[in-house]
Amino acid sequence: MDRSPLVTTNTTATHCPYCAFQCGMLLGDGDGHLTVSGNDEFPVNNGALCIKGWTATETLTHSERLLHPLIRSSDGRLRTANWEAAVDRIVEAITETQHKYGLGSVGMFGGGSLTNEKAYLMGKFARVALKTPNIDYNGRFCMSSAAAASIKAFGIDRGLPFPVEDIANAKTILLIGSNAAETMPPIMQYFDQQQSAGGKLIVVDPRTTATAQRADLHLQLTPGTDAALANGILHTLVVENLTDRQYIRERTKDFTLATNSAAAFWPGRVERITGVPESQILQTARILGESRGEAMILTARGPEQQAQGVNNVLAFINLALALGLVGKPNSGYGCLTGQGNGQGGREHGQKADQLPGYRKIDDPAARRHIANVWSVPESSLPMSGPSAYELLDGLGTEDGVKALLVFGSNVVVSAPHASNIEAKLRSLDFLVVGDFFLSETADLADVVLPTAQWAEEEGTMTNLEGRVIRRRRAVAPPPEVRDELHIFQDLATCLGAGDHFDFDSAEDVFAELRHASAGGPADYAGITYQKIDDLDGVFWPCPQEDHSGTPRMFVDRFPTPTGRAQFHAATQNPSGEVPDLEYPLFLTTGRVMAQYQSGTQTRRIPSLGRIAPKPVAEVHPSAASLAGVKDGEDIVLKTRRGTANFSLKITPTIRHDTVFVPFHWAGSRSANLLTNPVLDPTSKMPEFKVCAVRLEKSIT
Ligand SMILES: Nc1nc2c(c(=O)[nH]1)N[C@H]1C(S)=C(S)[C@@H](COP(=O)(O)OP(=O)(O)OC[C@H]3O[C@@H](n4cnc5c(=O)[nH]c(N)nc54)[C@H](O)[C@@H]3O)O[C@H]1N2
Ligand SMILES: Nc1nc2c(c(=O)[nH]1)N[C@H]1C(S)=C(S)[C@@H](COP(=O)(O)OP(=O)(O)OC[C@H]3O[C@@H](n4cnc5c(=O)[nH]c(N)nc54)[C@H](O)[C@@H]3O)O[C@H]1N2
Ligand code: SF4
Ligand SMILES: [Mo]
Repeated sequence: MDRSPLVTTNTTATHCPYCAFQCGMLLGDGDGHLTVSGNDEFPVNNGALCIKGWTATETLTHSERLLHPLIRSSDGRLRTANWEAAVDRIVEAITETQHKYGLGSVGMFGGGSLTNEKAYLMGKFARVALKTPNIDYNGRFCMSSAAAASIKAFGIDRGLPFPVEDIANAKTILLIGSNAAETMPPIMQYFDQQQSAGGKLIVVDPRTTATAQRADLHLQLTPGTDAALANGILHTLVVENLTDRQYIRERTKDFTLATNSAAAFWPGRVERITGVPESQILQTARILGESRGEAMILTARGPEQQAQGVNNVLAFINLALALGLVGKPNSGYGCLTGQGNGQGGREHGQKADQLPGYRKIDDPAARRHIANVWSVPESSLPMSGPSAYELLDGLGTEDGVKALLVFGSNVVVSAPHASNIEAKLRSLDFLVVGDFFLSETADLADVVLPTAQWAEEEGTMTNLEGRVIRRRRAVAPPPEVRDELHIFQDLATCLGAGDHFDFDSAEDVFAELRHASAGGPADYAGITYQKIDDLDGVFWPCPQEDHSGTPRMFVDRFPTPTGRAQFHAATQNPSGEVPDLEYPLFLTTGRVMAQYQSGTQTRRIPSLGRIAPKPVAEVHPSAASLAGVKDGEDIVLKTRRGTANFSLKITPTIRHDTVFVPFHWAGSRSANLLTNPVLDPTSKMPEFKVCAVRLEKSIT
């Protein structure tokens, strides 16, 4: 079969700009505008797209697109400027801030939507051109808990350590806190195949979501009780002799840590903690036990975005190991990564504690290797700075960052306790934001840089399976719009570090990234653009040019010092905040199908706005009665952080004690005015999924 990426001279095979499923799409020339179709030849989505993919090109030609740099003038307004003036202003501010407060006073904030090349260069720019430890990114808000847990248990973090096609062949799937039917619709083809072949799907979610509706069994747990549930299932597996003892003996270490954690979680007690009936806990354990060796345990943001996120994921990994799933065909543990390049974005150094190739910044050997690749003295490489929320929370404070550069995140909308973060951003001496629209964060900036969009640039992305794919350019960006590679290069040159940023193309940057990642956990050394074209993407690790990549990991051993997977103690701890008399309900937050993240892109697309025009709070009929509010009414939600306005949807699909709101809107309709910024101690993931809330009628 001809798998040439260029189907006709006018068609470009690229990938959707949004989520981690990275659907293959074909952009055609439709008489002056780009047409979209699903790429049937790309083996992940097999031609399917969701509504966001179908409408993705609308952002390219949108009337609100930023077409020139903007500089804030003395009257406080942002005014159009040229690149030379914008770059001069930024360099002047950086130099002045460094002079006044030291190198650490300049910081950077990145995102999981950036290509691998941009994420790599951003990390390098922070360490080599700015010489600052203060860089982190929105992946902390996304999958950092699953990443940390996977590294602890397996020695490495690759969201799915197997291709998505394996989902279709699993006898049983336990899907925890994922609403994939809305957040990754084309992945449902694999769940459909799995169920059609007689497989069972068990969904764990406080809501009967579109995903839970398709499940054979839905465990409607109390928010924040995931670890209790996992321990209750493990308890049953052990008591009923359904664990895989041979696997535990041969491939794992310290099973007693897990059995000790599970000891106090007999199903009757777990029912009282989680609200999941004892019979369903027993049933889940038995279904999993009976499909031993051919089951999958998948987590997403539900259990992960909690102050107990790492603990929760470890409790589910304990289950997967006790069942002998990890490294076997059509089974295993995986995390469904979220952002377009959520996986690659966490591998190449935009994270505070990390160097390229998923190396640790405090590892002397890693520092030597990277210093060598970057031709800088090892002693000049900073150590780790604070995590995303801590970095943002410290902005403008005595020891904090005073000048910040943001690329690929809209933290005014997406960070927890957003009013605090907005105030901190306002207290900065200087803020630079690169975006293609004037996001709520860009609107606070001193300089706004207009950046190129997905269909206008070259680069690589790493999808949820660890498959490195190519983002291809279909059209040229508008004349005064630049991509980050160019921007970092210009800034570095003005800061006297131009020699380290001498690249002609994204492929050139990728060549250095390969070299930098060589020998690291996320080893891209053997991946080339050509190989990606030839193989429909290459799964890392791929250490040499003659290596065809690693679709399935852990088949023979785990990359841990012992070669075995590690069990962990993982008990149930209370959430940072639980309901009380003043705030009597749980609040949980998440997504709806037709909007994406902070909404910068999708709120601007009219057809998506018609499907999801405003944020709707889902409330159970009983909770609505007690609060005296009616369906369709405007309501107010209050937490200890703030107040926000929503439209009410009364629905029996949510628990009696829980309110759900999406976080895609800004201003007084922003869910993050409400959320609790308590952090997981290991991953520093904020607790987006649990806090205490009060529901009131809107007085306006
Ligand atoms: N349409 C759309 N798709 C997206 C995105 C988007 O913004 N819009 N974003 C992308 C990104 S970056 C990400 S990270 C993914 C996220 O994808 P998902 O993880 O599927 O999305 P969420 O809606 O955040 O959360 C999933 C579910 O967790 C449930 N939940 C809430 N609290 C708990 C709890 O305590 N325990 C458990 N077990 N479940 C709980 C919620 O009810 C929700 O249904 O989606 C990606 N795809
Ligand atoms: N309450 C609540 N809050 C949440 C979550 C939740 O479940 N509940 N989920 C969290 C999660 S999982 C995530 S991933 C975050 C996401 O939240 P954000 O980090 O705000 O993510 P986006 O909205 O995708 O922001 C990306 C911004 O960068 C721009 N952009 C996109 N691509 C590029 C690029 O290549 N270059 C540049 N310069 N700009 C680009 C977009 O226009 C947009 O303004 O939100 C988190 N916040
Ligand atoms: S599922 Fe994700 S990658 Fe596919 S079209 Fe929708 S948003 Fe794009
Ligand atoms: Mo995410």
